[in-house]
Formats: sequence, C-alpha cells, structure tokens
Amino acid sequence: MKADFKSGFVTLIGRPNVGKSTLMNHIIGQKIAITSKKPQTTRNRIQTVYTDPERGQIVFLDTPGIHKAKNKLGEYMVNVAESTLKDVDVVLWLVEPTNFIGAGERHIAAQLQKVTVPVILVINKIDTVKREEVLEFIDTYRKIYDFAEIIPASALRGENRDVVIDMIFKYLPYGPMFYEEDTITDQPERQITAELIREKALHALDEEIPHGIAVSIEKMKQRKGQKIMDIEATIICERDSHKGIIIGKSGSMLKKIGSNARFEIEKMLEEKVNLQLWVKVKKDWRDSDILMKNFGYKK
Ligand code: GDP
Ligand code: K
Ligand code: MG
Repeated sequence: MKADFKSGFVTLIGRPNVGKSTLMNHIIGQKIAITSKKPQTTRNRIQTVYTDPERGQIVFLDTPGIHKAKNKLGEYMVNVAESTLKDVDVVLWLVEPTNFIGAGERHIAAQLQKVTVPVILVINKIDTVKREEVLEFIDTYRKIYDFAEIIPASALRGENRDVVIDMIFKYLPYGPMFYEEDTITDQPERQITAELIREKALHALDEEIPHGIAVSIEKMKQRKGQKIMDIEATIICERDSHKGIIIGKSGSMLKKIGSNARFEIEKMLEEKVNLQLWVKVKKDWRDSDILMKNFGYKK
C-alpha cells in the first residue's frame, strides 16, 4: 500500500430517481460478482466499495433518503440518514439538471448546514439538456449551498464519472485499506438479489403500492454442472388488489418486473439466471415484527 493512500466513507444522497444507483453501478463497474462476508461497520450498512490500488478506497454508504418524514418509520429513517451525514468524510449529492429548486432540495440543504464535511454536488442527466443550460443550473445550485465542488455529469453515459471519483479522492483523508481489494459489497448475494427485484417492482409500479412491498428469496441455487442460477422469489404485498396490479394483465407486469430484475441479477452474478417470481398477500406485514425481520428489516 502506498504512503499517500486515501480512504473513507462517502454517502450518496438525493431524491429518488436522480440516478444514485446508476452512478454507483457505473463507478463499481459490472463486476459485482464478489461479495464479502466481512462484519459490518458499527453504525452503517455498507453498500459498495471502490478500490483504486494506486489512490485509495472509497466506501459508499447506503442511507435511507433524506426527506420530510410522514410517519414513524419515516422519522426513524430520516434520523438514520441525517446522523450518517455527520459520520462520513464526503457527501455526494445528486440532483436533476434544472433551475427549479424544490422543497425537497431545500430541506436537504438545510440539513447539510449542520455538517462540516465537504459536499460535492453532482448535477446528473446532463445528456438530457442543452450544454449552455448547464452553466445556469450550476449558478442556481451554487446559491443554495456552499458546495466543495459542482460537477455536471451523466451517470448513464459515464460522462464525468472519472471527475466524480477524482473529486472524492481529493477530499478523502489519508487512511488504510478497510476492505480487501476485491471487495465490492458486504451484502450477501441473496440480499442484493431481493433488493434488485424490489427495485424493479418499485420502478414498474404506481406510487401507493411499493411502500407495502417486500421480497423474499425462497431459493437461490447453482444448477449442477452449469453456469445457471435458479432463483425463486416472492413479492409480498399488503392487499389483494395490489396483488392483482403486481401480476398485471395476463401476468404482464410480473413478467416485466421479472425480466428487468433477471437482467440485473445476471450482471451481478455474471451468469445466466432462471428467475421465478410469485406474489403473495400478507396483510399488515409492516406492523408485524416477525414478518419485518423475516423480510430483512431490522427494527
Ligand atoms: P435513484 O433512485 O437515484 O437510484 O435513480 P436510478 O439510478 O434508479 O435512476 C433513475 C432513472 O434515471 C433510471 O431510469 C435511469 O436510467 C435514469 N438515469 C440515471 N442517470 C441518468 C443520466 O445520467 N441520464 C439519463 N438520461 N437518465 C439517467
Ligand atoms: K430509483
Ligand atoms: Mg436507487
């Protein structure tokens, strides 16, 4: 390890659909086949680790979103996210390319006033706007917070992705390698698989249903002598009417969720996946400690 090796924690924040996962996937690359069985760090669940043997190691933290809490669970999640802000070395905030600063953005900016760590703003999706507009957006965002850096980027096209990494390294402290060089995540493949299915369901479904969704993996087994993973999973929802919507007309919605999820799971595992999805109703599972735990949500 080099003497000027840097390492630290970065939290990725921003509203849903601004491209956080896309940026993360592109930074980590396609090679998400390796998972580490290492113990988790004390306060935070690690999502992904990026290692450049020459420069350093970035540990990206997965936090629930920062938003105005609507209920008790929401409050809890917001508290987790906001306390995490104080424990990281760099905050990476992703926003849409726009001149409109919404209430959500203002709330995040207010929360960030309490932290002293550098905040890097990534104005994402610049492939969707005109070049000359980007300068305006930078000006607009500059007014709401004293950012360490503002980087226009396209996570999807990979534009300025290297700049994002460079800037993170710029602000990271010198430090040791926390995880082995080939560690990409500390989460078991089974859990990532469930999350990928849940994410695809979130993307495909209307607003009110996703909050009541959980995914449980019943089976995840390597087919003997073949590079095929057989996976059986169940999407759990709270109402019969939701079940109907998740399945869709002649199974079309479930098919869509399944094929989108399969595509990503195959990329992660680097092998063919045979995915079978079911939908089950478990009324009020969010009020049941046993079911919550069963679906991977610790209280
Ligand atoms: P997250 O909710 O913040 O994690 O957002 P996702 O990474 O899931 O992205 C939400 C949507 O935005 C997806 O459809 C992405 O393909 C799309 N997206 C993400 N980054 C870009 C980008 O740079 N340009 C464009 N055009 N679309 C993007
Ligand atoms: K999303
Ligand atoms: Mg995401």
